[in-house]
Amino acid sequence: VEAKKTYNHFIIGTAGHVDHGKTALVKALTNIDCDTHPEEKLRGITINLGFAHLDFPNGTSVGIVDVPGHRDFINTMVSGACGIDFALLIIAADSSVMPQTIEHLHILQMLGVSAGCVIITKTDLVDEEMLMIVEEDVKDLVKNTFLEACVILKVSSVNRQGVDELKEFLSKQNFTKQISGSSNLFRMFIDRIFSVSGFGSVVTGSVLSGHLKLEDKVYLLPAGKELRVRRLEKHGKEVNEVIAGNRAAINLTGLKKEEFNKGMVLCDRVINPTKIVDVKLEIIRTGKKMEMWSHVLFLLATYESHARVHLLDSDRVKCGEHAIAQIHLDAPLIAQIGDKFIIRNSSNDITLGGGEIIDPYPLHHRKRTEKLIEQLKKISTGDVQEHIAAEIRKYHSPVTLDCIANNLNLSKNELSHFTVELLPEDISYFNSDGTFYFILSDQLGRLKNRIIRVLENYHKQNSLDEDGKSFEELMGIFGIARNPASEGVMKSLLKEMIKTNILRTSNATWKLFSHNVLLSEEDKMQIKFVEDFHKKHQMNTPLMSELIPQANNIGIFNSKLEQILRLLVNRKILYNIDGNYIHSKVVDKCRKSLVDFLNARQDGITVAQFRDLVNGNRKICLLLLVQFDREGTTYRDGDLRFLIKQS
Ligand SMILES: Nc1nc2c(ncn2[C@@H]2O[C@H](COP(=O)(O)OP(=O)(O)O)[C@@H](O)[C@H]2O)c(=O)[nH]1
Ligand SMILES: [Mg+2]
Repeated sequence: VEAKKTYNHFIIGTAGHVDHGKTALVKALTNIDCDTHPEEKLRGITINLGFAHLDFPNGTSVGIVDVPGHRDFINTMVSGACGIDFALLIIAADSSVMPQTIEHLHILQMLGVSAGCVIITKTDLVDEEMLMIVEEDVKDLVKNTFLEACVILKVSSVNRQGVDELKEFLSKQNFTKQISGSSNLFRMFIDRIFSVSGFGSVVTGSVLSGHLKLEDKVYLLPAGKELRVRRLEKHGKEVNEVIAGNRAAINLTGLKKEEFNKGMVLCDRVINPTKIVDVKLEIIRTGKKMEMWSHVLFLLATYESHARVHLLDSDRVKCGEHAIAQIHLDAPLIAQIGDKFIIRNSSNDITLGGGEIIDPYPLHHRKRTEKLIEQLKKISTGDVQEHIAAEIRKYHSPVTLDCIANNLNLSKNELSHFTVELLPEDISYFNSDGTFYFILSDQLGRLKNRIIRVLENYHKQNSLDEDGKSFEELMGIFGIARNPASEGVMKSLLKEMIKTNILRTSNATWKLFSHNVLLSEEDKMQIKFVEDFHKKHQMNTPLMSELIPQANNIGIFNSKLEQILRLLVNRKILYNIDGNYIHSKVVDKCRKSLVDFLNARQDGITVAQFRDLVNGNRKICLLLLVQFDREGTTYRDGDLRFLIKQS
C-alpha cells in the first residue's frame, strides 16, 4: 500500500460576465493586478489568464487564476478553469446575472468543479432592495448545480466592504487534498511560455496530477522532446518541488520558444497522442441539440481542435441530455481517462456542452452495436475493473497486466483496486509465477482448437512418431503476433491442457493425450529392415546414401524412412549422432571395451588407440567418442580421453 501524502494545494478560479469586477476583486484580495498586458490596460478588459496567489497567516499559499469574462475569450476561460478546485462566481450587483455568468457556470459544472461560492460585487453601487433582487436571481441560477446551497458573499472592491470577510471565509476552506504518492503521472498543460534572459524558457501552468522536482526529466508532448527542470517556482517563490494543485513556473533546459505550441503538455513520461477519444457528454440545458455527426470545437485545458462527434447510443442529444460518443479530432491530443472537456459550436460562439474522456485510445467504432454501447456505458462509470477489461479487448493477442497498467498509467495504488477474478467473462487470464496474462476468451478457445488441430494433423502425417510438437513449433501458431505475452499464455495453456487430459508430454514435445503409435504388419517389417540394415553394418558407418535406395526398393519412401529412424532412436535401438545412425549394440559394445580399457590404466586413450581397440574406421570412431563425451562417459583433454568417474 502506497503512503498517502497530504499537501496544501489548491487553485481558486474566478468566473463571471465581463466587467463584473473579477480582476478588481482579485486585486482587492491579493494586491496583484492581473490585467498587465498593454491591450488589457487600454481596453480595460482581461484577455489573457491572470495569475495571483493568496497567502494566509498560517503559511498556506493558494493560487488564483483570473479568467476573462468576455464572450470572445471563452476558450481562454476554459483553459484557466481546467485544474481549479474552487470557483468564485462573480456577479455585479448593478447588472445581476448576464449571459457569461450563465455560460461560465455551465462550463465549471461540465469541468467537474465541485466547490465554490458566489460573490456579489460592486455592492457600493446599489441599495438593499437591488441586492435582494440580485440574490434571488443568484439562487435561481445555481439551482441543480454544484453551487446550489453555496455561500453568497457581498463585496465592494472599491470601498473594500466585505473583502476581509471573504478572506476570512476562504481561509476556513479545507485547502488540502489527498493525492496518492510517487507513481502518479506528472501532467501540466502549459498556459504561458516566456524567455527570461540568462535562464532560457520558462513555462507556467496548473499541475493537474503528480509531482515534479528539480533536475527531473520531463517531456514536452506531443512533440516528445526530453527536457530537464532547472528551476521551479510556486507563486513567485523558488521551490524544490511542485505538486498537483500548484500553479507552477518551470524553467526548462533544452526548450526553445519556437518549439512550443498551444495545447502542449509537460509530462514525466511519454504518452502517445490521440486523435480519437471515447467520451460521455452532456448538452447544457440552454444549449442546442446535437445530431449524429456534428462538427464542433473541442476544448480540453489549453488544447483546442475542430472535431466531429459520432454519437453512439442515440441519433441526437437534446438539451440537458447525456450521450456516449466517439470524437474524431483534427489535432493530436494528450489526454487521460477522466479528463474533462468543453464543446462549442464550430464557429466558436455557443457553448454546447462538455463531458469526460472515458477512453483516450479507443478502436474506431464503425458500428454502433448493443454490445459496444453496453461496454462503453460500463467504462463510463470510471471503474478500474472496466477500464482494464476495455483495454484488454483492444488486443488481438495475449497481453500482460503490466502492459495494460502502463497503457492506462495506473499507479500501484489504483491497481490494488483491481481483482482479476472479477473480470467479465469475455476475458480469460492465466497467472504464471505472479505475472498475469490476459487473452480474450474466444481467442483462447480458437488457440486451443488450433493446438489440437495442429497435433492431430502432425500425428496423422507421422503415425510412427511417438512424439508431438515442440514448444517452439507450437508457438508458430501465433505467427508474427508472437511476443513474451503469447509465450506466457502458451505455457499456461499447455499446462492446463495436460491437467485436463487433452495433451501429454513426451521427450520435450506435446502430443494429444490419445496419441499412440499402432504398428501394422507392414510397418513392423519395414522397421525390422531398417534396424537390420544398421545391425549388419557393424563397425562400418552406415551411409544414408546406401540406405535410401535399398529402402526405396522395398517401398519405404523418404518421410516414412525418417519416421522409422526417429522411432528407432526413441526406442533406443539406434543412436542418432549428428545425423549418423549407429545401432545401439555397436555403441554399447564399444563403450564397454573403452570403459574396461580406461579402468585398467590411468593415462587416457588417443583416437588411434581407440581405433585399434574397437577395430573401426576413423569416421565411426570419432562419432562414437563424440557420443561418449556427450552422454558423460568420457571427457576430452587435448588428444586424450579419460573416464568420468561415476560417483
Ligand atoms: N464601483 C465599483 N466598481 C468596481 C468594483 N469592482 C470593479 N469595479 C469596476 O468595474 C470595472 C470592471 O472591473 P474588472 O475587475 O475589470 O471586471 P472583470 O471584467 O470582471 O475582470 C472596472 O472599471 C472596475 O474599476 C466595485 O466593487 N465597485
Ligand atoms: Mg477581468
